[in-house]
Amino acid sequence: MATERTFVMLKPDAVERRLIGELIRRIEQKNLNIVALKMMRIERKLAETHYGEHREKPFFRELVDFVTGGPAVAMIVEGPNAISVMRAMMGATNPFNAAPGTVRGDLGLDLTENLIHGSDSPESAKREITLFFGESPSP
Ligand code: 3AN
Repeated sequence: MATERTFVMLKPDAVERRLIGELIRRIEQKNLNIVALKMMRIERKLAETHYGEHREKPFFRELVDFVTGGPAVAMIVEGPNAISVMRAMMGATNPFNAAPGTVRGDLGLDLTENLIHGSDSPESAKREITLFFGESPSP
């Protein structure tokens, strides 16, 4: 099982709803390692780069407004298959489809304000960790 690092963001709705502890608890109870963590206000430019693949989508502006609208918590999470393990714990993007037991299945009810982000591939993880932490993404 390969040790991986993934980028995780607790979005502004999670911070506003005082769910930082609940979400970190889930990550730690899964026995993943949080190897970096910072609370930050994401600047517009950083949000637009992070979500660059959605630039042409109709929801792009709403998404950028939302993630820049309040403090967020950025993390590097490490462990065996951390990328897919985190994605499974997050649940489907659309909280109406997210299975019970997942973050979005248990706590979310909105498509844009869906609490948490996790990298979707090793390439995304590398790109996003560098973007937010500017450090070497290798374990
Ligand atoms: P995920 O966050 O599960 O990786 P992506 O990368 O497809 O999902 O989408 C990034 C973010 O864009 C989602 N977390 C969600 O907040 C928002 N989003 C995705 N699809 C829609 C949509 N159809 N309408 C509004 N917001 C969306």
